[in-house]
Amino acid sequence: TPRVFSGIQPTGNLHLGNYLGALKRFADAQNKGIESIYCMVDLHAITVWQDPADLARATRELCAGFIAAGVDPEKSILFNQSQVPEHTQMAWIFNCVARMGWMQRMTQFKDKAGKNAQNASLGLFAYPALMAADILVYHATHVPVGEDQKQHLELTRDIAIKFNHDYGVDFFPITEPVIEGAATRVMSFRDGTKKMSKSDPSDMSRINLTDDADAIAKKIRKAKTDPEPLPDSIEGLEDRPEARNLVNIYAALADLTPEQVIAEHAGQQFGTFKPSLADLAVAKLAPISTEMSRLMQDQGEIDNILRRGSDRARNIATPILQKTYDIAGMIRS
Ligand code: AQP
Repeated sequence: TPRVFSGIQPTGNLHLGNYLGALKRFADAQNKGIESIYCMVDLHAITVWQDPADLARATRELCAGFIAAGVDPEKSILFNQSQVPEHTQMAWIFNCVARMGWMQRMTQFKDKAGKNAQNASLGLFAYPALMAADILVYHATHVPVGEDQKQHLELTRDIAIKFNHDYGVDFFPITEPVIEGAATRVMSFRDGTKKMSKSDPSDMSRINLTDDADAIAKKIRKAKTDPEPLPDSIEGLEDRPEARNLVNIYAALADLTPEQVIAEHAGQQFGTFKPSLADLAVAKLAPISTEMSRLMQDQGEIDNILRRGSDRARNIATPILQKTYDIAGMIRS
């Protein structure tokens, strides 16, 4: 039976890319009746320095974001990673399965470590093995993510395959990445060749899920574009990354295909298309921001949700970790 797992780092500035590439699709999976487990990956967050008070706040805000985006903590399991120690226990096993050469190929490490890789944390390097543990400690079969996580999911498959092969078992499933829809890679509003990102210093580069209607409309109005009108077919967007980005965002927000959006808006100038997009974005996103701030007023309730979710997660993870230990010859007496 299919089981979905995915996670988001509580590093603040939850944005439209996180919503369209992840949160919205998590709610869709849940609403299709697929068993779904969603995690605030606080252990991943500290691979780069996090101020403790900011981390706690971002974790609660992310939990509010999940719920506001339609993830129901009664239907799905919603929890924070550090409350389920089976993730790190499994990660150690996977550290011993994964090869140095595999990890060295991870482009996200190279991007995040920058020029001074010697000064990056060991955790940042090992992070994809913890991510494999996050997924496989639940025997998850499907992982909805944005395009940027593709390489890490391939590593997860490699780890499962090597574990099964080394120990001569058919234990871990070979997980399917689910990277689909019009907005698997939402781009920055300042530069159509860079992905929209939490850590971009320019607030105008992204729509935050906490932005109000005015901020959303203003950011779309000011988004970088070229001077041409929208083309009359999708091929006409090929060398126009900014235009393509806005069409993709429109499509994902409206649950349409980019082809349908182009059919409706062919020949329009951005002076016309941007206000339509802004209206749509405000209609879809402003209620999320309002609901997030409402939920954030009851911190105790958010903490209760995380604790209950962690208990439910542990009920699934514990037997899978124990079986893994048995396979590896670890005595449990
Ligand atoms: N621009 C994006 N378009 C589509 N999906 C995206 N995701 C992130 N950015 C985009 C998806 O959101 C989920 C959460 O990823 P994460 O918690 O690992 O966050 P992140 O990748 O750290 O987010 P950022 O904004 O990309 O942060 P920085 O600035 O640190 O690089 C994942 O499913 C991801 O694919």
